[in-house]
Amino acid sequence: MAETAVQNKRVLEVYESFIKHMKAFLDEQQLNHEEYTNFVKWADRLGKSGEIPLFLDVFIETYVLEAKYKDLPGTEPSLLGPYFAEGSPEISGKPAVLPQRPDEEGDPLVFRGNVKDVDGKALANTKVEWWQDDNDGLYSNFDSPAPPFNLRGHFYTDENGDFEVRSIVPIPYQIPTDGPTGEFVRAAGYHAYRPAHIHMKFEQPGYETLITQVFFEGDEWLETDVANGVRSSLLTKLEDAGDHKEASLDFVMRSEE
Ligand code: MBD
Ligand code: FE
Repeated sequence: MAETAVQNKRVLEVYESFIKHMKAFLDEQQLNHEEYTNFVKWADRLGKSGEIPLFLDVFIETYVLEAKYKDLPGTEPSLLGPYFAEGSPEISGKPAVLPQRPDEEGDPLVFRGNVKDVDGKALANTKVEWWQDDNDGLYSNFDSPAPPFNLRGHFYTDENGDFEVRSIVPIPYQIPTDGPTGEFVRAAGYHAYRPAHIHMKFEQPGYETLITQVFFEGDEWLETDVANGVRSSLLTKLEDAGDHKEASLDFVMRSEE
């Protein structure tokens, strides 16, 4: 290649490392040219279907997170996933009641959490973003009949770092199977389920933004999550409380290096 000035060293470094490892992988797999061409056609279908974020977040994102954050103190990050939506409503009041339809199906949930730093200091006024699926396994804002920002919102921890939310219990999520991602899932013989989970994102000046998920003990898909996003430290127990369920979990944020 003709030499011109490097505009972005990181792009070059990551690309060259990728090729180095790709060569080792190709030596091992010895793809024939038809397999390569089939891959190109499948990747083209993936792009045209709009499923690139879905596929990458299900099959790659967890390894990105593990490589960087596995052995650090504080709450383990989990997948951002393809269904975060910018611009959720701010919810005031304790408990924070998430936007719901008048006839929202599902078990009512009261969730209590607390946010601290790694030294045990309560983090008041931490911004908490919450998003989840509904009782049909759909995320609002993404191919769902629900109003925009249904079961989505953000709120702030109190002076003790505590927050309390009223929502519904999420259900296991089945990734779409009618497109190229589904082709891959069937070819590999995987199932298409993620265990029920709540997405949360914590932001506090001076701290690393924490993007994670909460899972529930006893969920049948915990061990075989198609997106491999479960971490044992992110499990909570759903307790029966008469007409609703209750759960809680504490979160620990790392200060910025
Ligand atoms: C999801 O709901 C999700 O959280 C991820 C990581 C991938 C696909 C769907
Ligand atoms: Fe999700």
